[in-house]
Amino acid sequence: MNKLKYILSKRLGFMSLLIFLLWIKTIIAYYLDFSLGVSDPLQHLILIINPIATAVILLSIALYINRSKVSYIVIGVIYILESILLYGNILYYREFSDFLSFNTIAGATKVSKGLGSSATNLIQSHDFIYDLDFIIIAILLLTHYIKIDPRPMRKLTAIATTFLGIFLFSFNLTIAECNRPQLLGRTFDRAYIVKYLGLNTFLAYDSIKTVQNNQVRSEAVGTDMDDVLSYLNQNYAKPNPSYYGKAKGKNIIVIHLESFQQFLINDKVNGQEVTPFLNSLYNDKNTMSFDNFYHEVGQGKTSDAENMLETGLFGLPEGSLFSKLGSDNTFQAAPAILGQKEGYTSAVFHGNIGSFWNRDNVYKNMGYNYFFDSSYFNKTADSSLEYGMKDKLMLSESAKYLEQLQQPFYAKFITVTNHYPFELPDEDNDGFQAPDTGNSAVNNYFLTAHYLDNALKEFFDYLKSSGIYDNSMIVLYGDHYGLSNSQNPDLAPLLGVDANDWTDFNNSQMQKVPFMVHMKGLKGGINHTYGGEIDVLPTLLHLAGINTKQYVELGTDLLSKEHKQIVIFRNKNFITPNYTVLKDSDGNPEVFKNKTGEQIDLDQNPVLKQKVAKWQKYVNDKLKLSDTINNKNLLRFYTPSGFTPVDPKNQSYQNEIQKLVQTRDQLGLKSTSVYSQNNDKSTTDLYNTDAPELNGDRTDIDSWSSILKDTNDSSK
Ligand code: GP9
Ligand code: MN
Repeated sequence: MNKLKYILSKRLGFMSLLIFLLWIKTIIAYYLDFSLGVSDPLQHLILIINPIATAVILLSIALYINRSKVSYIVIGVIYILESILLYGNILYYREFSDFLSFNTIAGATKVSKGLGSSATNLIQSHDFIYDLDFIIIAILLLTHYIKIDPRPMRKLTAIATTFLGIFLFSFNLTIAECNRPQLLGRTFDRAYIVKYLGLNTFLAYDSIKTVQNNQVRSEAVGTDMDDVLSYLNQNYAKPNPSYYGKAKGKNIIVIHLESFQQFLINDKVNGQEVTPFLNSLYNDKNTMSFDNFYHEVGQGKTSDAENMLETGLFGLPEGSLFSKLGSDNTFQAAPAILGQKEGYTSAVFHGNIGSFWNRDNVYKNMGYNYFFDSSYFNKTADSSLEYGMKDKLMLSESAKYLEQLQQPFYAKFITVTNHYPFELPDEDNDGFQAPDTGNSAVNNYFLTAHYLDNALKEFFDYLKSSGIYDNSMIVLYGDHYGLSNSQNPDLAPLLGVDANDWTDFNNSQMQKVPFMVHMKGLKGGINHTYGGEIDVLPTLLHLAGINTKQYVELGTDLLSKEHKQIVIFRNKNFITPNYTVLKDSDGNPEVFKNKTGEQIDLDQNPVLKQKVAKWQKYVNDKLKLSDTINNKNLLRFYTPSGFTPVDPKNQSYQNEIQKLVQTRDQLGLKSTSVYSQNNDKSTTDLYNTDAPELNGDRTDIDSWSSILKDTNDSSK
């Protein structure tokens, strides 16, 4: 005991005590107050060790101070600041399910306003734990159990301590990157940075990014928009009159097909159709199906796809725009445009946590009215896979919310089961025989795609039986590839290509994803137009009867006679109707003929060489323009006429059920929801699913409808 007393009465000993206390209370907060989605033992280990390194580095600062008293005061102040940061995060998380960022701290008054009177409601009974350490330290000091060490510290010891912290941090970062490659490069989710590297690192990382962003933004001026607007004027493609307004006033349902590639359409494996339902939809006379449609995402994958569809601008050359800029950029996005122009109610349904890809912040800035993330779905031990709820469960349970939305609605469903590593539990497979390629990701990809297809059939059946179908335009698209280039040679034989003959051109063909627009009465067919995700927004807005001339959108309507058929990839490669232009490892263009896949020697073909250079300039200019608009946040300087800038502060996704009920009550007889139109009767019993968890029926969602009803009755 005396030995402990002796150690704690040395500066290093006292510092170790503080690190220990800070560590313990951070771990308590991790497990009691944050939901960080820790799944395997390694993740638990990383979570447990992650507060230590930065605590050592920060507290070691005090060791450099010679004067003992000052040193003790400094270490105390750092400790208090760290404790405030931790508790601040706990309170903030309870309200926003997010962590304190540079901007939230800088605008602390705004946050406390946002928290409003609820701030005190956020305090919970177990919070005294977070003050216990102060009591312990006070007692130890007052009873002189710990004495202040008056001797100055050797510089070497201080330096060694800081280095120990840095070493621990490098170790932490290395195992974190092993468990979650590209953790910082792609920044999927703020919660991931906390989970792997801790609150301090998150704040430091966020601060660096914010300062960098602000730097770029501060250089921007309103007149920077002039170039953008004149470019857009030339880029504009006017709508095709035979499609313009064909979906006016209809609900728009967008189904995001995770990792779904075009080659799956009409494909057969072991004599079985992989996606029979999507095939039937693809060939339906009321479906406009595109067979030369490409994904155009960068590192932001799903979030880049969403970004292009919602905003008509590209993602960033590195990282995810959602994560990097989405919290504070100004958007003129689909939900706001549709809401303001045609009175649409907008909603996203997704079975993963809301903070993934920073969606919870981005959607607010885009003007989404509702966001039903995983917290709005019933969860059991096996209802979720790595990236969230299984599609059948997410889609079927969504019905209880969908039927409450005021019509017309713009509703986006983000599926997730067909995501790498494509592992489908046996009980979710209806007997589909996976191929046997020797590569399990390739084999399993067909299983999860088949599962997704089944889930969509159930969803469409519900849309039809509930009548929603008759009044809706349904849009389906694949967000990006599922099988990467390194897996493609294993896939090649299934596509009738010898793995040894597989080329970069073949890889580029694998970037085709489905894009289908289905609506009763729509003149459909297989459309061979070349296009990509950037072109979806103007296409949809024109179908909805909204003039896009004044919006800043870089794609063009796929149905327009003036549509520009150059598909731009985020890495500056591109595809025209006749040629595919890819860069080799030295950055020189490799040109392939689309029809045959054969490579053309540009030196033998100077006319084509010139054309390629011209196209390349067009591609580079467009991407550069998109990056300028996004990085400089230029849309804050430009408001299209008749458009009201979105105010994210008016938006919260915490109480969606109450919001639905309140809106329904306020509107009374004017309520246009499917539920109201069905004489206040739920349609959820029309949803049939064979999801094994539900034994064939969705009685659980009926009970949800009654909750909605109860809230309704009690609010009267
Ligand atoms: C997770 C999902 C996956 O919420 O959208 O994103 P991805 O890994 O495909 O970019
Ligand atoms: Mn995705």
